[in-house]
Amino acid sequence: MTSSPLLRVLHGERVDPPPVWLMRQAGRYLPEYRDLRARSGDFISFCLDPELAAEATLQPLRRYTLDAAIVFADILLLPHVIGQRVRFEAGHGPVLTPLQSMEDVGELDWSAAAKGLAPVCETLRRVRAELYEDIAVIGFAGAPWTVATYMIAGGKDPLRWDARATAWRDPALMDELLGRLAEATADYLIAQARAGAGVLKIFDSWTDALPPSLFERVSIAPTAEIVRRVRAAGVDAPIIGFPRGCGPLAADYAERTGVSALALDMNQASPQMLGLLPPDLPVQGGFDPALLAVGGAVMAGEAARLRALFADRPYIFNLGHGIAPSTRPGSVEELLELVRE
Ligand code: 1CP
Repeated sequence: MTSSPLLRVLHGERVDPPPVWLMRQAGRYLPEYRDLRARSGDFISFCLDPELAAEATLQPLRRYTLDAAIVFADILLLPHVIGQRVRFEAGHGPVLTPLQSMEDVGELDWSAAAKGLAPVCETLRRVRAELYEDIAVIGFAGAPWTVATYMIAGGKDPLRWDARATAWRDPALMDELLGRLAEATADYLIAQARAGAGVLKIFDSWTDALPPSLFERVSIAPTAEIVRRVRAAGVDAPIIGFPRGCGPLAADYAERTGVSALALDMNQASPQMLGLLPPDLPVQGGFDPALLAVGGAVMAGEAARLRALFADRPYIFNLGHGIAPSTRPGSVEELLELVRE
């Protein structure tokens, strides 16, 4: 049996106090991250440098007692390494050349993904070697839909308008793109597991604004295909699915994709949502990251509410979305104390 509390929960055990890690636990809210980041050039090169990325991964674990490290990387590395060059512009976010046609999809060098992403696997090997066995190491990828929204819009797609319009207007194009992404993403997750990731997470961050029929086609179906391929490769690491913003459709997602655990956003941390899920399905998350800017009794009250809400099931404490760059590092310490009280 594993000594990692996080893995025990993902195998269906209830652990009290719950194991905890935080989405975006590495990154700009940490002064040591800003220092490290200032030593390198663009963000993509930073992510693809195993020495710097391993250091960024470990920084939050040096500062806090956490049950997991998540490899420092980004969901947009995949489109980058297959030739849809991604740039991050300060104060603006990612910029890509938008994909518009079947030819654009075919012109990408899908066979270059494994080699291009190999540095992330090297980061995982280094991180795994640095940590005690009771700390889980999480590998991740963006879900096909969420990555496709950036590839189609050429950057952040407000309300996923461009991607939804493409899915309705040109289903063959969307299905081709999602199918290729599912294949490449499965291979990437398999490689991460073989490099030392004991847990895998699929970020479908932009499943808000999807009507149920599209949600089935663009989120559930490609994610189920990824899970099928990962399992067919003999990888048994638990897979956490994060269909952010899809409300109660998360119950269908959990049932039909075959993920091992469900990460919940803030809105889904409700008795109504839990009532739709199998009682033994491990869940994670739900805590509002805005509370880190508030602290005190208000943050304590909400931490207690979540502990009570999830008391009867396998549960991993986490946020419902990422830590904001404006977060004070001390408020993360305060939250961790509340969870372990
Ligand atoms: O200047 C900087 O340092 C860049 C900021 C940054 C960081 C720290 C970006 C750019 N990505 C990351 C790292 C990252 N990205 C991690 C590892 C850090 C950790 O969790 O500890 C992870 C898991 C991601 C995943 C990611 N990237 C997601 C899914 C998770 C989520 O928050 O929903 C998404 C949507 C992205 C895209 C992305 N990466 C970065 C930006 C600015 C964006 C666009 C976000 C947007 O569209 O609003």
